[in-house]
Amino acid sequence: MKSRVLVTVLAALALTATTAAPASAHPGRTPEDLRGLAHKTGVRIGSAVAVDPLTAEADYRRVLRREFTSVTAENAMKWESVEPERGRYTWEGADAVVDFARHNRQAVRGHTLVWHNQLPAWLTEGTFTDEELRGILRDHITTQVRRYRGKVGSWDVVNEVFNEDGTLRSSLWLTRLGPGYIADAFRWAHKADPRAKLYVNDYNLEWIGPKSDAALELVKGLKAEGVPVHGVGFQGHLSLEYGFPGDFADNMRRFTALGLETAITEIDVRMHLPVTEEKLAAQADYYRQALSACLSVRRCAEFTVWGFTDRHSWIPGWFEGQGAACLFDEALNRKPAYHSLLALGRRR
Ligand code: 9MR
Repeated sequence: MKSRVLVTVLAALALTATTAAPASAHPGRTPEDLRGLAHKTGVRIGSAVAVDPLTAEADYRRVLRREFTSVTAENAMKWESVEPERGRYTWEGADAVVDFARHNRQAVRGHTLVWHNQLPAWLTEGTFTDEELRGILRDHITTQVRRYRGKVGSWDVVNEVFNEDGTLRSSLWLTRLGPGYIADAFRWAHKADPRAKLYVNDYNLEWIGPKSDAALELVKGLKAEGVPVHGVGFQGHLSLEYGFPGDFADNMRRFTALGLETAITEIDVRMHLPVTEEKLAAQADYYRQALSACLSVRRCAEFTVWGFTDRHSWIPGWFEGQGAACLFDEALNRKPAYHSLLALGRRR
Protein backbone atom coordinates (compact mmCIF):
# COMPACT_ATOMS: atom_id res chain seq x y z
CA MET A 1 0.00 0.00 0.00
CA LYS A 2 2.75 2.37 1.05
CA SER A 3 4.70 1.86 -2.14
CA ARG A 4 1.55 2.51 -4.19
CA VAL A 5 1.14 5.82 -2.42
CA LEU A 6 4.78 6.61 -3.10
CA VAL A 7 4.40 5.75 -6.77
CA THR A 8 1.34 8.00 -6.98
CA VAL A 9 3.16 10.85 -5.30
CA LEU A 10 6.17 10.45 -7.57
CA ALA A 11 3.95 10.31 -10.62
CA ALA A 12 2.16 13.45 -9.51
CA LEU A 13 5.48 15.20 -8.98
CA ALA A 14 6.69 14.14 -12.41
CA LEU A 15 3.49 15.46 -13.96
CA THR A 16 3.86 18.74 -12.16
CA ALA A 17 7.42 18.98 -13.34
CA THR A 18 6.43 18.59 -16.97
CA THR A 19 3.25 20.64 -17.01
CA ALA A 20 3.66 23.37 -14.44
CA ALA A 21 4.49 26.87 -15.52
CA PRO A 22 8.08 27.97 -15.10
CA ALA A 23 8.60 29.84 -11.85
CA SER A 24 8.64 33.58 -12.32
CA ALA A 25 10.95 36.04 -10.68
CA HIS A 26 8.01 38.46 -10.40
CA PRO A 27 4.96 36.42 -9.53
CA GLY A 28 2.82 39.47 -8.78
CA ARG A 29 3.57 41.47 -11.91
CA THR A 30 1.50 41.74 -15.04
CA PRO A 31 3.54 40.39 -17.94
CA GLU A 32 4.73 42.98 -20.44
CA ASP A 33 3.24 41.30 -23.46
CA LEU A 34 1.68 38.04 -24.60
CA ARG A 35 5.05 36.38 -24.94
CA GLY A 36 5.66 37.19 -21.30
CA LEU A 37 2.26 35.72 -20.48
CA ALA A 38 3.09 32.57 -22.41
CA HIS A 39 6.35 32.15 -20.55
CA LYS A 40 4.69 32.74 -17.21
CA THR A 41 1.81 30.34 -17.80
CA GLY A 42 3.53 27.64 -19.84
CA VAL A 43 0.74 27.91 -22.47
CA ARG A 44 1.71 28.87 -26.02
CA ILE A 45 -0.04 32.04 -27.14
CA GLY A 46 -0.47 31.94 -30.90
CA SER A 47 -2.05 33.70 -33.83
CA ALA A 48 -3.26 32.76 -37.27
CA VAL A 49 -1.12 34.43 -39.91
CA ALA A 50 -2.15 35.64 -43.34
CA VAL A 51 0.66 35.58 -45.88
CA ASP A 52 -0.15 38.86 -47.68
CA PRO A 53 0.27 41.16 -44.68
CA LEU A 54 3.14 39.01 -43.44
CA THR A 55 4.93 39.85 -46.66
CA ALA A 56 3.74 43.45 -47.11
CA GLU A 57 3.22 45.04 -43.70
CA ALA A 58 6.15 45.76 -41.39
CA ASP A 59 3.91 46.75 -38.46
CA TYR A 60 1.98 43.47 -38.78
CA ARG A 61 5.24 41.54 -38.64
CA ARG A 62 6.44 43.60 -35.68
CA VAL A 63 3.41 42.81 -33.52
CA LEU A 64 3.36 39.14 -34.57
CA ARG A 65 7.01 38.80 -33.62
CA ARG A 66 6.71 40.70 -30.37
CA GLU A 67 3.58 39.08 -28.99
CA PHE A 68 3.24 35.46 -30.04
CA THR A 69 5.03 32.22 -29.27
CA SER A 70 3.15 30.20 -31.90
CA VAL A 71 1.76 30.76 -35.38
CA THR A 72 -0.80 28.98 -37.56
CA ALA A 73 -1.07 29.61 -41.30
CA GLU A 74 -4.59 30.98 -41.79
CA ASN A 75 -4.88 29.58 -45.31
CA ALA A 76 -1.41 28.81 -46.65
CA MET A 77 -1.24 25.16 -45.56
CA LYS A 78 -4.68 24.21 -46.85
CA TRP A 79 -4.95 21.75 -49.70
CA GLU A 80 -5.88 24.27 -52.43
CA SER A 81 -2.86 26.38 -51.43
CA VAL A 82 -0.25 23.65 -51.27
CA GLU A 83 -1.35 21.33 -54.06
CA PRO A 84 -3.34 23.38 -56.62
CA GLU A 85 -2.66 20.76 -59.28
CA ARG A 86 -2.27 17.07 -58.68
CA GLY A 87 1.28 16.32 -57.61
CA ARG A 88 2.43 19.96 -58.09
CA TYR A 89 3.11 21.39 -54.66
CA THR A 90 3.47 25.11 -54.03
CA TRP A 91 5.03 25.76 -50.67
CA GLU A 92 5.85 29.47 -50.92
CA GLY A 93 3.13 30.72 -48.57
CA ALA A 94 3.48 27.89 -46.06
CA ASP A 95 7.27 28.24 -46.09
CA ALA A 96 7.00 31.99 -45.47
CA VAL A 97 5.02 31.33 -42.29
CA VAL A 98 7.33 28.53 -41.11
CA ASP A 99 10.48 30.57 -41.86
CA PHE A 100 9.11 33.58 -40.00
CA ALA A 101 8.37 31.37 -37.02
CA ARG A 102 11.83 29.84 -37.02
CA HIS A 103 13.52 33.22 -37.18
CA ASN A 104 11.44 34.38 -34.25
CA ARG A 105 11.53 31.27 -32.08
CA GLN A 106 7.84 30.55 -32.50
CA ALA A 107 6.13 27.17 -32.61
CA VAL A 108 4.08 26.29 -35.68
CA ARG A 109 0.63 24.70 -35.65
CA GLY A 110 -0.14 22.96 -38.94
CA HIS A 111 -3.61 23.67 -40.30
CA THR A 112 -5.00 21.50 -41.78
CA LEU A 113 -4.56 18.10 -43.43
CA VAL A 114 -8.09 16.78 -43.98
CA TRP A 115 -10.99 19.18 -44.44
CA HIS A 116 -14.05 19.43 -46.64
CA ASN A 117 -13.31 23.06 -47.57
CA GLN A 118 -10.67 24.79 -49.66
CA LEU A 119 -9.99 21.68 -51.70
CA PRO A 120 -8.61 22.17 -55.23
CA ALA A 121 -10.96 21.66 -58.19
CA TRP A 122 -8.84 18.83 -59.60
CA LEU A 123 -9.73 16.89 -56.48
CA THR A 124 -13.41 17.75 -56.05
CA GLU A 125 -14.19 17.53 -59.76
CA GLY A 126 -11.88 14.64 -60.59
CA THR A 127 -13.16 11.17 -61.40
CA PHE A 128 -11.17 8.88 -59.17
CA THR A 129 -11.89 5.43 -57.90
CA ASP A 130 -12.21 5.13 -54.11
CA GLU A 131 -8.85 3.40 -53.97
CA GLU A 132 -7.21 6.21 -55.98
CA LEU A 133 -8.77 8.79 -53.72
CA ARG A 134 -7.42 7.01 -50.67
CA GLY A 135 -3.96 7.03 -52.25
CA ILE A 136 -4.28 10.74 -53.03
CA LEU A 137 -5.15 11.53 -49.41
CA ARG A 138 -2.30 9.37 -48.11
CA ASP A 139 0.22 11.02 -50.46
CA HIS A 140 -0.98 14.51 -49.58
CA ILE A 141 -0.72 13.94 -45.84
CA THR A 142 2.61 12.17 -46.10
CA THR A 143 4.17 14.82 -48.34
CA GLN A 144 3.02 17.78 -46.27
CA VAL A 145 3.83 16.35 -42.85
CA ARG A 146 7.24 15.13 -44.02
CA ARG A 147 8.12 18.50 -45.46
CA TYR A 148 7.63 20.15 -42.09
CA ARG A 149 8.89 17.30 -39.92
CA GLY A 150 10.46 18.80 -36.82
CA LYS A 151 9.18 22.26 -37.75
CA VAL A 152 5.45 21.89 -37.23
CA GLY A 153 4.93 20.71 -33.67
CA SER A 154 1.17 20.09 -33.83
CA TRP A 155 -1.17 19.32 -36.71
CA ASP A 156 -4.89 19.76 -37.05
CA VAL A 157 -5.16 16.41 -38.78
CA VAL A 158 -8.92 16.36 -39.26
CA ASN A 159 -10.87 19.59 -39.24
CA GLU A 160 -14.62 20.03 -38.71
CA VAL A 161 -15.65 16.42 -39.26
CA PHE A 162 -18.86 16.72 -37.19
CA ASN A 163 -22.32 18.07 -37.75
CA GLU A 164 -23.94 19.98 -34.91
CA ASP A 165 -25.95 16.90 -33.90
CA GLY A 166 -22.76 14.87 -33.51
CA THR A 167 -23.08 12.78 -36.65
CA LEU A 168 -20.13 12.72 -39.02
CA ARG A 169 -20.27 15.46 -41.65
CA SER A 170 -20.97 14.29 -45.15
CA SER A 171 -17.88 15.07 -47.21
CA LEU A 172 -15.89 13.72 -50.09
CA TRP A 173 -13.88 11.74 -47.57
CA LEU A 174 -16.75 10.23 -45.63
CA THR A 175 -18.79 9.43 -48.71
CA ARG A 176 -16.02 7.83 -50.67
CA LEU A 177 -13.73 6.35 -48.01
CA GLY A 178 -16.08 5.71 -45.11
CA PRO A 179 -15.47 6.78 -41.47
CA GLY A 180 -12.15 4.90 -41.40
CA TYR A 181 -10.53 7.83 -43.23
CA ILE A 182 -10.10 9.55 -39.87
CA ALA A 183 -7.99 6.79 -38.30
CA ASP A 184 -6.06 6.42 -41.56
CA ALA A 185 -5.25 10.14 -41.61
CA PHE A 186 -3.81 9.99 -38.10
CA ARG A 187 -1.75 6.90 -38.87
CA TRP A 188 -0.30 8.40 -42.04
CA ALA A 189 0.51 11.67 -40.31
CA HIS A 190 2.17 9.86 -37.42
CA LYS A 191 4.29 7.81 -39.78
CA ALA A 192 5.45 10.98 -41.54
CA ASP A 193 6.43 12.70 -38.28
CA PRO A 194 6.28 10.49 -35.19
CA ARG A 195 6.98 13.44 -32.89
CA ALA A 196 4.22 15.78 -34.04
CA LYS A 197 1.17 16.17 -31.82
CA LEU A 198 -1.88 15.16 -33.82
CA TYR A 199 -5.24 16.84 -33.23
CA VAL A 200 -8.93 16.62 -33.98
CA ASN A 201 -10.09 20.24 -34.45
CA ASP A 202 -13.60 21.70 -34.63
CA TYR A 203 -15.87 24.67 -33.92
CA ASN A 204 -18.86 24.77 -31.57
CA LEU A 205 -17.04 22.21 -29.51
CA GLU A 206 -16.61 24.54 -26.53
CA TRP A 207 -19.67 23.53 -24.55
CA ILE A 208 -20.93 20.11 -23.52
CA GLY A 209 -23.50 18.91 -26.04
CA PRO A 210 -24.02 16.48 -28.91
CA LYS A 211 -21.06 17.75 -30.90
CA SER A 212 -18.47 17.66 -28.12
CA ASP A 213 -19.95 14.34 -26.89
CA ALA A 214 -19.35 12.94 -30.36
CA ALA A 215 -15.78 14.27 -30.42
CA LEU A 216 -15.19 12.63 -27.06
CA GLU A 217 -16.52 9.31 -28.32
CA LEU A 218 -14.42 9.59 -31.47
CA VAL A 219 -11.13 10.16 -29.65
CA LYS A 220 -11.98 7.51 -27.08
CA GLY A 221 -12.55 5.02 -29.88
CA LEU A 222 -9.39 6.04 -31.71
CA LYS A 223 -7.30 5.67 -28.59
CA ALA A 224 -8.84 2.27 -27.85
CA GLU A 225 -7.75 1.16 -31.32
CA GLY A 226 -4.24 2.48 -30.75
CA VAL A 227 -4.58 5.29 -33.29
CA PRO A 228 -2.01 8.06 -32.64
CA VAL A 229 -4.29 10.92 -31.60
CA HIS A 230 -2.84 13.36 -29.07
CA GLY A 231 -5.14 16.32 -28.74
CA VAL A 232 -8.41 18.07 -29.34
CA GLY A 233 -8.59 21.63 -30.62
CA PHE A 234 -11.50 23.88 -29.68
CA GLN A 235 -11.61 26.56 -32.34
CA GLY A 236 -13.41 29.10 -30.17
CA HIS A 237 -15.16 31.29 -32.74
CA LEU A 238 -17.33 33.10 -30.21
CA SER A 239 -19.91 35.84 -30.55
CA LEU A 240 -21.21 38.33 -28.00
CA GLU A 241 -24.64 37.40 -29.28
CA TYR A 242 -24.59 33.87 -27.91
CA GLY A 243 -22.98 34.22 -24.50
CA PHE A 244 -19.81 32.61 -23.19
CA PRO A 245 -19.86 28.82 -22.95
CA GLY A 246 -19.80 28.52 -19.17
CA ASP A 247 -18.94 24.82 -19.16
CA PHE A 248 -15.88 25.22 -21.38
CA ALA A 249 -13.36 24.20 -18.70
CA ASP A 250 -15.46 21.24 -17.55
CA ASN A 251 -15.77 20.15 -21.13
CA MET A 252 -12.02 20.37 -21.74
CA ARG A 253 -11.43 18.33 -18.61
CA ARG A 254 -13.36 15.40 -20.10
CA PHE A 255 -10.73 15.24 -22.84
CA THR A 256 -7.82 15.71 -20.46
CA ALA A 257 -9.14 12.75 -18.50
CA LEU A 258 -8.53 10.58 -21.57
CA GLY A 259 -4.87 11.58 -21.48
CA LEU A 260 -5.20 14.08 -24.32
CA GLU A 261 -3.84 17.58 -24.77
CA THR A 262 -6.32 20.35 -25.42
CA ALA A 263 -5.86 23.67 -27.19
CA ILE A 264 -7.92 26.70 -28.09
CA THR A 265 -6.96 26.93 -31.72
CA GLU A 266 -8.84 29.77 -33.45
CA ILE A 267 -10.42 32.06 -30.93
CA ASP A 268 -12.06 35.34 -31.88
CA VAL A 269 -15.02 37.14 -30.36
CA ARG A 270 -17.19 38.95 -32.86
CA MET A 271 -19.73 41.67 -32.24
CA HIS A 272 -22.33 43.59 -34.18
CA LEU A 273 -20.90 46.93 -35.26
CA PRO A 274 -20.54 49.69 -34.27
CA VAL A 275 -18.02 49.06 -31.53
CA THR A 276 -18.90 50.49 -28.12
CA GLU A 277 -16.97 50.51 -24.88
CA GLU A 278 -19.51 48.13 -23.36
CA LYS A 279 -19.07 45.65 -26.17
CA LEU A 280 -15.29 45.86 -25.90
CA ALA A 281 -15.55 45.20 -22.17
CA ALA A 282 -17.82 42.20 -22.76
CA GLN A 283 -15.43 40.94 -25.41
CA ALA A 284 -12.51 41.30 -23.00
CA ASP A 285 -14.41 39.17 -20.54
CA TYR A 286 -14.96 36.39 -23.11
CA TYR A 287 -11.27 36.29 -23.97
CA ARG A 288 -10.37 36.30 -20.29
CA GLN A 289 -12.77 33.47 -19.49
CA ALA A 290 -11.50 31.41 -22.40
CA LEU A 291 -7.87 31.71 -21.34
CA SER A 292 -8.87 31.08 -17.71
CA ALA A 293 -10.56 27.87 -18.80
CA CYS A 294 -7.39 26.80 -20.59
CA LEU A 295 -5.20 27.70 -17.62
CA SER A 296 -7.43 25.79 -15.24
CA VAL A 297 -7.03 22.57 -17.20
CA ARG A 298 -3.94 20.43 -17.02
CA ARG A 299 -2.32 20.01 -20.45
CA CYS A 300 -4.10 22.84 -22.24
CA ALA A 301 -1.11 23.53 -24.46
CA GLU A 302 -2.08 26.50 -26.58
CA PHE A 303 -4.30 29.55 -26.90
CA THR A 304 -4.33 30.74 -30.50
CA VAL A 305 -6.30 33.69 -31.84
CA TRP A 306 -7.68 33.60 -35.40
CA GLY A 307 -5.83 36.69 -36.51
CA PHE A 308 -4.59 39.28 -34.04
CA THR A 309 -5.80 42.46 -35.69
CA ASP A 310 -9.19 43.75 -36.85
CA ARG A 311 -7.33 44.96 -39.94
CA HIS A 312 -7.19 41.39 -41.23
CA SER A 313 -9.97 39.24 -39.90
CA TRP A 314 -12.26 36.81 -41.68
CA ILE A 315 -15.31 38.02 -39.71
CA PRO A 316 -16.55 41.06 -41.72
CA GLY A 317 -16.39 39.02 -44.92
CA TRP A 318 -18.52 36.23 -43.47
CA PHE A 319 -20.91 37.89 -41.01
CA GLU A 320 -22.55 41.00 -42.40
CA GLY A 321 -22.43 43.96 -40.04
CA GLN A 322 -20.10 42.20 -37.60
CA GLY A 323 -16.41 42.50 -36.83
CA ALA A 324 -13.91 43.91 -34.33
CA ALA A 325 -13.28 40.36 -33.12
CA CYS A 326 -9.53 40.52 -32.43
CA LEU A 327 -7.13 41.60 -29.68
CA PHE A 328 -5.73 44.58 -31.62
CA ASP A 329 -7.73 47.16 -33.58
CA GLU A 330 -7.04 48.08 -37.20
CA ALA A 331 -4.29 50.50 -36.22
CA LEU A 332 -2.72 47.75 -34.08
CA ASN A 333 -3.67 49.40 -30.79
CA ARG A 334 -4.18 46.97 -27.92
CA LYS A 335 -7.84 46.51 -27.06
CA PRO A 336 -9.32 45.80 -23.62
CA ALA A 337 -9.35 42.10 -24.51
CA TYR A 338 -5.58 42.18 -24.83
CA HIS A 339 -5.19 43.69 -21.38
CA SER A 340 -7.64 41.21 -19.88
CA LEU A 341 -5.40 38.36 -21.05
CA LEU A 342 -2.24 39.97 -19.70
CA ALA A 343 -3.91 40.51 -16.33
CA LEU A 344 -4.32 36.75 -15.99
CA GLY A 345 -0.56 36.52 -15.84
CA ARG A 346 -0.41 38.64 -12.70
CA ARG A 347 -1.55 35.89 -10.40
CA ARG A 348 0.62 33.15 -11.84
O1 9MR B 1 -9.87 32.57 -41.96
C1 9MR B 1 -10.04 31.73 -43.07
C2 9MR B 1 -10.57 32.53 -44.25
O2 9MR B 1 -9.59 33.46 -44.69
C3 9MR B 1 -10.97 31.60 -45.37
O3 9MR B 1 -11.58 32.35 -46.41
C4 9MR B 1 -11.92 30.55 -44.83
C5 9MR B 1 -12.34 29.60 -45.93
O4 9MR B 1 -13.12 28.57 -45.48
O5 9MR B 1 -11.29 29.83 -43.79
C6 9MR B 1 -11.01 30.64 -42.69
O6 9MR B 1 -10.45 29.87 -41.64
C7 9MR B 1 -11.27 28.85 -41.08
C8 9MR B 1 -10.37 27.76 -40.57
O7 9MR B 1 -9.53 27.32 -41.58
C9 9MR B 1 -11.17 26.61 -40.00
N1 9MR B 1 -12.09 27.07 -39.00
C10 9MR B 1 -12.94 28.20 -39.36
C11 9MR B 1 -12.08 29.34 -39.87
C12 9MR B 1 -12.95 30.55 -40.17
O8 9MR B 1 -13.84 30.25 -41.19
